[in-house]
Amino acid sequence: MAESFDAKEHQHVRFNPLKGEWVLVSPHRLKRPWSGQVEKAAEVSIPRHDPKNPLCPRATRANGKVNPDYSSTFLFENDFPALLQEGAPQPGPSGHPLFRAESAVGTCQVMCFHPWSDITLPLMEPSDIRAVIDKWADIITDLGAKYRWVQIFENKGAVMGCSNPHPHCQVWASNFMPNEPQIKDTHQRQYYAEHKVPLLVEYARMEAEKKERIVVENEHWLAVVPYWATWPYETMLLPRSRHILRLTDLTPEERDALADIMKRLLTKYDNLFETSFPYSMGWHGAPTGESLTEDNFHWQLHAMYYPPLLRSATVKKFMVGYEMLALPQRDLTAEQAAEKLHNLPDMHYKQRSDQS
Ligand code: H2U
Repeated sequence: MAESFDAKEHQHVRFNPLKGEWVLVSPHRLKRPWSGQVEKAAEVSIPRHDPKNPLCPRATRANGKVNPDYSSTFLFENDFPALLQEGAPQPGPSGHPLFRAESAVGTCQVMCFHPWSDITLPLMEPSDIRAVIDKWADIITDLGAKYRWVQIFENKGAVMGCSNPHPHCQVWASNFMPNEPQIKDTHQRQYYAEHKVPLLVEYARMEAEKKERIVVENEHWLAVVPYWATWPYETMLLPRSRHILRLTDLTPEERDALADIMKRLLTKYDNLFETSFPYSMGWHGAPTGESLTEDNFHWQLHAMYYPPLLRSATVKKFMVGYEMLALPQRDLTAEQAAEKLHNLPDMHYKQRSDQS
């Protein structure tokens, strides 16, 4: 008799309905011998306050401005913005469809999470994480009044190209829809037209029911390794059941619950390889600006975490070769990654060693 399909054993491709893309899953490759690196990364000691670090309270930034003596979050205009609000000449018509350019107007900001450089989100108090969430929502209100897309993102760790260890994120707001949210807008719109329920509202309901890919959960939120994840330990944070368009729509209870689930998820991440886990994360919600008055019912707020690490604090996955030229591939299934993260301790490894 032919062997029956087992997702943990047999190669297959999985569909990402948010982006209309496929990922190749090859779990049989996990059986191959591994003789590469497994060592832990050396812990880098970061001073709590460095007067020469331009993100610290009271420090002088590249443009000569002095930061206030902030005690919670601190938002400032990026001194090296990729998008300027005004002053740049328009490209004008190109005269040929193969050489198209459009105007790009926007603004870039940097937001420090905390006055200390030697702290990260999972080690912060829930009330401090709540302050970060409130500030994110304020940013969406302020910049969203003017810009069609406000991208909040955190690049964490030198391996992700983060230039400064001080806990911070960035905000790039633009008058245009960037590629990723544009693709998700299209697919969520199509799904809603066909199924009469927002794609991610339905997805969260199914994940809460199946319980196969949940890393952490609480009354209001779910953190799952998405069925279609490409990065080994990629996760998606999404409202458990309520239909929520933007960060600005979160109730105080939902914000507290978000602080709780972020702390728990990021603690598990750090505990996986006992290192300050690098990642790029960001929020996607319904578009803003002119889109605030348009119908965005097909959208559901969510955050993505894309961590590059594969086997240890020093061995990362490279999206190269077949992945650049054909499609992403993973060995560990989303279910195996979720189980591994789920089973890790809830106490941060740095706090465990403090106690012993
Ligand atoms: P990243 O490490 O994620 O790149 O974030 C640091 C940001 O801080 C970076 O975008 C900005 C950089 O442009 N920055 C300032 O705006 N002023 C400074 O004096 C230093 C860094």
